[in-house]
Amino acid sequence: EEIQARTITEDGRLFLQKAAQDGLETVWDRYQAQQPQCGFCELGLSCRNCSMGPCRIDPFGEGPQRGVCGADADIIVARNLGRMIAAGAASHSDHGRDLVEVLRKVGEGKAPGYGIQSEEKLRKLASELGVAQDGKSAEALAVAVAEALEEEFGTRKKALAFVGRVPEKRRKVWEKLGITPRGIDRETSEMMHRTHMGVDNDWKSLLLHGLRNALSDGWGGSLIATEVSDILFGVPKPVASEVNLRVLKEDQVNIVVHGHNPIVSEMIFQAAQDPELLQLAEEKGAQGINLAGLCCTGNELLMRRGIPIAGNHLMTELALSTGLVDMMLVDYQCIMPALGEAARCYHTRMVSTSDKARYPFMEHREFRPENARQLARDLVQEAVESYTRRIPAKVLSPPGDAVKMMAGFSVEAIVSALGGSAGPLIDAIKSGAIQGAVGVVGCNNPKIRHDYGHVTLTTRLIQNDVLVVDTGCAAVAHAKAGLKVPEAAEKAGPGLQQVCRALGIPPVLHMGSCVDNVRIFDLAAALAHALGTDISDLPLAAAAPEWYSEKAVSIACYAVASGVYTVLGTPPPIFGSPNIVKLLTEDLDDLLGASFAVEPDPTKAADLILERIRAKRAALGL
Ligand code: BF8
Ligand code: SF4
Repeated sequence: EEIQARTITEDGRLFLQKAAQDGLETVWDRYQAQQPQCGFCELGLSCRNCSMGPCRIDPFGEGPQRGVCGADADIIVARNLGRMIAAGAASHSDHGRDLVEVLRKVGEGKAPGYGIQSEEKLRKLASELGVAQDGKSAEALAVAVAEALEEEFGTRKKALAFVGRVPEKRRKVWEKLGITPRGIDRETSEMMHRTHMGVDNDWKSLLLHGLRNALSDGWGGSLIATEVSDILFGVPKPVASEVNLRVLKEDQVNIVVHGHNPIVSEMIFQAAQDPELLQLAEEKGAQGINLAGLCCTGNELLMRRGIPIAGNHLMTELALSTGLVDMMLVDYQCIMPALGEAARCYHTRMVSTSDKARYPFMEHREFRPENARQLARDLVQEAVESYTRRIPAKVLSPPGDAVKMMAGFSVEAIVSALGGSAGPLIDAIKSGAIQGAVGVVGCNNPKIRHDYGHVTLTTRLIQNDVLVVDTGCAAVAHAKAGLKVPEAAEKAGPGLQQVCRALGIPPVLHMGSCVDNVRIFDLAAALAHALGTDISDLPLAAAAPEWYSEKAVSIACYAVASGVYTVLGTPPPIFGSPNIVKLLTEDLDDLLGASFAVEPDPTKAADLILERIRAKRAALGL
């Protein structure tokens, strides 16, 4: 029963048993060992921002109500939340910066193997950024665009360039509140400053800056990550693939890429197709080289190359327990520091690739734009050698077939599926065939039964004719549950079913990795433009039923600040401040036309969302 309670997935259950048999400790075991977790921290009431502390506030009002410096519950909760946003925004944005570096190097001819796959998008970005194109070659333009993007990170701007994509009404809302994002790094840096002891001690002002910091991610760092990835690796188009641990093949060399940034995984993808290396694999007795993904770098490869996905966040250790992974390459974010040691149970070669992300028991092989092509070849060759060292007694091949899925729904792909404009989608929303659209996104968290939150919520939404778009680990959960094939239309309500059948699309559209949440907001902004209204007027919502990461906090905040009602499954550490809970879950509605809700039960979360969608439709006279 314990295993049943941990995950709804079949492959998850099977390999939880296998892991136990192999003596492999998993994230669930460590979660259990941490019980009970600190109640002060859960409520956001502990502070260690300075060395007069650490301090904690008694939520029952009996013990201390102020830290040593005098900070009360509101200030402490707001500061802690602010720092979570800053960390999340920094992670996405630094990932974006790494792509800008590659773009520049491509332009300078210093990144062999990389190239410009979408000159169209490069030119579009150039005009958006005000970069002169006058007869510039794609390479010269890449350098100029990279320079302009570097400026987005800095302190010289009054507003980020991509704020221009936001409907005017929304821009006015931001101006009025003073939350228009200026520089990407600036907002994060300013958040760290404001939350230092003795700086911003007005919890409302701290939270407003939190929204600005999150907007610098959503309309800045993440957006840059997505757009530059599209320029370098191509704009995703609908593609068929497969998902779950069964994508690992007993008779092939299995290379798994895990992390977020496509810079490394795209090079590995190229090397895995090298005829010489394929021949080497054959000589070693393998039927081929099988590349599979985990988490968001997996989503990046899936979206553009149709590479299959082995699993989402909570499956990363279990993927190792198949004994079939010959090499796992990681870049950064969401890579549990336990993975290196877990792999020692098997023959798996664990390789870290980024200067800024090191892990115990992993070999570090640093990727740079200059050496990436060669290093990727070397590593694929080493993976082939690793294949010959599999430990048969440790191998368990997952029985059955992987689940089929479709991905690749960039905004461009959706618009083209609709016949060239967003018009038919707007018509379907107006007629009520589609009641609204919801982004179901985010992580897994051992506090929530693995994939249960995502699948339950999403199933209920599509049954009620709500189109779901997804990213990240939520997207992988939905795919495993079979919701991402056109035939899944039968699980949708009659209206949505009809639309999906007419277009040949699933009722749940995969829009990419977590930085690709910006695609969802691009689409929302386009719909608002088309209707001459604000994003907050549309029948849209977002949900993160199983979120765990600081990045998810930043995403949720830019979602709400952009005008999208957002329901969180896992409670954020804010409940120590009733003032802040009220502001975030009620008062923001007046300020932004959107607010947060916290609802761990995914069925109830779906009902909250449906209610909100009905209200928005009614206000639009639909
Ligand atoms: O950026 S959904 S667990 S893998 S944080 Fe991480 Fe969460 Fe997965 Fe991707 Ni996003
Ligand atoms: Fe305590 Fe204030 Fe220092 Fe926080 S900043 S640790 S509340 S003294």
